[in-house]
Amino acid sequence: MSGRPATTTSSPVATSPDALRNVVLVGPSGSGKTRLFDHLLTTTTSGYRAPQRGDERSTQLSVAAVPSGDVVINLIDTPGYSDFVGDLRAGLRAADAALFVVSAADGVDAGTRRLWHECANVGVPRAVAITKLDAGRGDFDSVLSECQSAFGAGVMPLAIPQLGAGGSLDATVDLVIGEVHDYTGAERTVRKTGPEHQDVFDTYQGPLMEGIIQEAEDDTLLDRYLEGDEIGFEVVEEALLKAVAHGTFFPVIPMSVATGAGVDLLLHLIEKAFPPPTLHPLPRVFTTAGADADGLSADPDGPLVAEVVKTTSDAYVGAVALVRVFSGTLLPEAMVHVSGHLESLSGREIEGHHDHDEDVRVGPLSSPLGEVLRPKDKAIAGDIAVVAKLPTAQTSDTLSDKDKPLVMEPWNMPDALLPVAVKAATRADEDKLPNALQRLAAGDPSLRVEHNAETSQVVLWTMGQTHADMVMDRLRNKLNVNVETEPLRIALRETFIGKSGGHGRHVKQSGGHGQYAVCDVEVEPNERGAGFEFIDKVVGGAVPRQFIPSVEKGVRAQLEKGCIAGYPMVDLKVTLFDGKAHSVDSSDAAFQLAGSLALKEAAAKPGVATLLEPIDLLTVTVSDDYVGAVMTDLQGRRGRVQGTEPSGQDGVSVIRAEVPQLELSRYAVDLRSLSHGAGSFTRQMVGYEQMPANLVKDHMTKE
Ligand SMILES: Nc1nc2c(ncn2[C@@H]2O[C@H](COP(=O)(O)OP(=O)(O)O)[C@@H](O)[C@H]2O)c(=O)[nH]1
Ligand SMILES: [Mg+2]
Repeated sequence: MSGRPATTTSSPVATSPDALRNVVLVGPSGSGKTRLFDHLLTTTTSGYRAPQRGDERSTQLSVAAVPSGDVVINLIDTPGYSDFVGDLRAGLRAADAALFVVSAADGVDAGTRRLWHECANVGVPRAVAITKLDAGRGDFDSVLSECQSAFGAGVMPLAIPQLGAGGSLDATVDLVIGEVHDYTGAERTVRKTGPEHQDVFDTYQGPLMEGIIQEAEDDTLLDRYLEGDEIGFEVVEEALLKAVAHGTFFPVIPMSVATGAGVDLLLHLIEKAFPPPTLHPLPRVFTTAGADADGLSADPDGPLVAEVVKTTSDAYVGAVALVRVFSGTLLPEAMVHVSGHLESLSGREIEGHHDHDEDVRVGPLSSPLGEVLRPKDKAIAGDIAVVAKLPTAQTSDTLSDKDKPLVMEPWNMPDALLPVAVKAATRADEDKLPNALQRLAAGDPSLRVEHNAETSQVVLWTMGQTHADMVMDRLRNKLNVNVETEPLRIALRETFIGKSGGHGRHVKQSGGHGQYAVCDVEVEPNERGAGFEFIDKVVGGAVPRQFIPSVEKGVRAQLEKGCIAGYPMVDLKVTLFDGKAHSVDSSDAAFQLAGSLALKEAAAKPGVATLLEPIDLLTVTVSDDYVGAVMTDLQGRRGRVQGTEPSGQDGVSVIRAEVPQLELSRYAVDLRSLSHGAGSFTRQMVGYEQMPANLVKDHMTKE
């Protein structure tokens, strides 16, 4: 979406939602998504030239509307790398079906399974493209059975590849229509299958038909089939659409993106058997007051509901948003209501994503074709468009009629779990930083910005090292703020672990109005989490009544500042039992000082005060193969493993452990390499615990 001026023909137009197919390409890095995307654009759009792509992996969504037969396909290419799961989820939200791309050369690994799981989580209808069937490195049958064992028995080939010498994909045998598509000549040729294909039909066709008809939940058709009725392929294709839309049947197409073999079958499948927007239930929609807005559908004449899938700032046209229309029709230059209610819908404060509502006149609409934008005169329900002049819109915002403002429930955003502490390099950068961070967060929902008051650090929570590097690069090179990273500070606590006593003496009586306060305190540990208690045991007015609260105030002030390493002190009892006052020179201020001195003295005695560290409950989800490695690693992080259980997903376990936060700063990166990209985790703070003595020293000297 860089808004390169249009150089190609005008965009294809779908006049009704039924003629639209929104298809997201999902699959691991290197499986061939971007090459397929480029191939489909080049072959369907005259004059289109794909951008030169180096070795860099895709880091963003890209979208293109391409014509195919009677339909317009909005193709969405996603990055396969885990750091960009935020873009993947946005792409899944904008689509009605996913094409899951698996390379025959690489097969199914843990990362592939994780991506499949992302699709399954949102229940998107799926088909599978098995690519790279030209390189002679992959075997269709073995990749197919890997897919079936990883994704379930609903994975079934619609066509079978016929490989030539050297492994080239010479032809495909279409099991539904009974045709051979031959790709060996300059033009594809089609012929009826012959007796030489009987083997293939015997092996694959029966299970395929039964699978389709069963998943289509059409009992009459099933009876007809079982009774041996001849069933026309149009009927099978209708059943195929139902089965795919149901989300439990996953047709497989063999292909070579390099030669284009099999792509014709893919387009036919998308046209005939991928669900149009009208079969996709709308996400939940509310009024801006929070009531359910019922009765919406993919109806171009309905009330406007559109969602911002992505925002970018563009050199040619300024702030643009990629928008999926769910109901109604979006017109260029229309006044619309823009609302984002992430905070109220999630029930918590989200820095950089505060609730907002406003009326905005949008700019022109365009139809994306990769980096090219083509003018578009309207976007009907089900369509995807790029909207110019939406400077304040954030990803996941809702556009609706000005007079009927609505807001959609946002999709599930990923948790950013890799913290990076940053600071501005100069005073001038310090002034620019807050605004730059706000802009970054608005455009990138997977980035969370934290201003930690306790450690006085600005912490960027990112998805992983690649995302972190990208964020730093944007800050430095796009927004021109010179930032440096610094070690992440963890908010520790101080406490007492032994009994102690302190004598606080603040006496200054050299001329003028003097100051006089003396107090004696006893300090002892309190239970973990019990906080601070102040006990008054003064007898005989050694400290006059009115100054006892002063001592307490002084002690509390010192607790906040800490006594040994600059962290707040918690969980202790302080008993004031003696002191001295002067009839003229004693004052509230003097006793506050004496109180704080007494506590400091008590804490300075060897071995009585120490540090507490925050502990998180870590929940790690990882494939069974890596459970041992993850547990060993957690123990190395001073973690206490509490248990392991099945996750509910086949071959995947959940490990729970309590681990000190100090050991978790780079866990997002470490778990990924430990689990070969397939592990995920959540963390939640559960409390403070005493830090081991050998570590305390390090944290005392650092202050
Ligand atoms: N031989 C062959 N190479 C392919 C095929 N599909 C993709 N490639 C190559 O595999 C590499 C990765 O493809 P790409 O589309 O960037 O993968 P993505 O990460 O899924 O977008 C590129 O060098 C492609 O040219 C295919 O079907 N056959
Ligand atoms: Mg790619």
